[in-house]
Amino acid sequence: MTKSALITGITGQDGAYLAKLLLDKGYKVHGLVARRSSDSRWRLREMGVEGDIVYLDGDMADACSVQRAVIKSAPDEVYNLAAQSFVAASWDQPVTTGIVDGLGVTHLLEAIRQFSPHTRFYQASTSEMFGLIQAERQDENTPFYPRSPYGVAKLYGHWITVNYRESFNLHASSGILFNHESPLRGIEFVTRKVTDAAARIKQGKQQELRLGNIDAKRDWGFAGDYVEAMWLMLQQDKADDFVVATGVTTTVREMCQIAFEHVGLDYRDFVKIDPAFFRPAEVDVLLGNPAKAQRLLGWKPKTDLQTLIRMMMDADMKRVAKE
Ligand code: NAP
Ligand code: G4F
Repeated sequence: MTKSALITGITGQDGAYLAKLLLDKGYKVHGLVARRSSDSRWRLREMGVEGDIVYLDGDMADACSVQRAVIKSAPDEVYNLAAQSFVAASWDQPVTTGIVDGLGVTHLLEAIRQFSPHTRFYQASTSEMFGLIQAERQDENTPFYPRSPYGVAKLYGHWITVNYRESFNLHASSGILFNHESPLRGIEFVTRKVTDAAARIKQGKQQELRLGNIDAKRDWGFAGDYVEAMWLMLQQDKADDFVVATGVTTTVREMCQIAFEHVGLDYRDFVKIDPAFFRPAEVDVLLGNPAKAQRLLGWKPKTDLQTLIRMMMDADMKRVAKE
């Protein structure tokens, strides 16, 4: 029997990779899409799946539309990827971030509870919940200490997922994913900002790159690897929480070095530090321990940071050349 999946946030980076993965596995894929005045389906086109998806209008802030999407798609599996996901913007829009990333999760869980309790649910939780880290390597037992309105909203989404699992016996899992990137990453996130700028500088279309705290450290993986972990979580008999990470942490500075070196440049000649890109409260370092995902899901990251950044650089070099 063909399985039905509903993906919220299908037009985002992870939504595009996950839609491709599920379509390749034979799923009927539905996508909840919020109304936008400009085209938001470019990533789905890049993945070659734009025409293979059933689109359902809706917004995570609007409980009625979320409920309608659940009823219409009659999903075996729901992947809740929709979010205001840019940490820096969450200080400018704390209420919207709280509603979409926090309460929106309850809209979805409540629709599943009432209309489709057999549906398996995935919540896109985040390493940002660890924030001011309470252990050198963060795993499922590490206490949370979010440092941004985004982290706080996502912590609500995480705990309401755990709560609905425990209260109503829903198959609801939370993936605590560390940073993951790809050529489809939004341009505002630091990896894409760097690879796009390095490509422009190499091709004489930009002179410098302005960044904030380049001593921050992140555990960066490849989005294509991480969506496999999402799917694996929903194939387990028992719903649970899983950290998904590479177990390696790197500074933004070192990431710049990898990107610029790949096109024969020295980042130190072009990167300027700009206080405008520092955050009101920083997450200085994240380093995940994915041992549980390896043990129970059989999941391991396949792509190291050098390979990932080179893949992003090559894609940006081609794109910038065509502009
Ligand atoms: P993304 O590229 O920013 O995609 C976010 C998606 O959410 C987009 O499709 C966006 O639609 C949609 N969305 C935003 N507001 C909405 C609303 N009010 N109603 C319905 N849809 C809405 O994010 P991503 O990198 O793919 O991440 C996917 C999820 O994983 C997010 O929840 C993020 O917080 C979480 N996460 C990401 C990472 C990471 O490193 N990438 C790590 C941990 C957790 P538009 O395109 O129309 O704006
Ligand atoms: O690329 P970033 O904006 O990602 P951030 O804040 O770690 O959040 C991403 O990963 C989270 C998982 O941990 C997700 F939940 C979240 O949705 C998102 O996908 O920033 C990474 C680091 C930060 O420490 C930031 O201060 O890079 C530092 N940075 C330095 N200069 C910069 C810049 N970040 C951005 N975006 N732009 C800069 O100019």
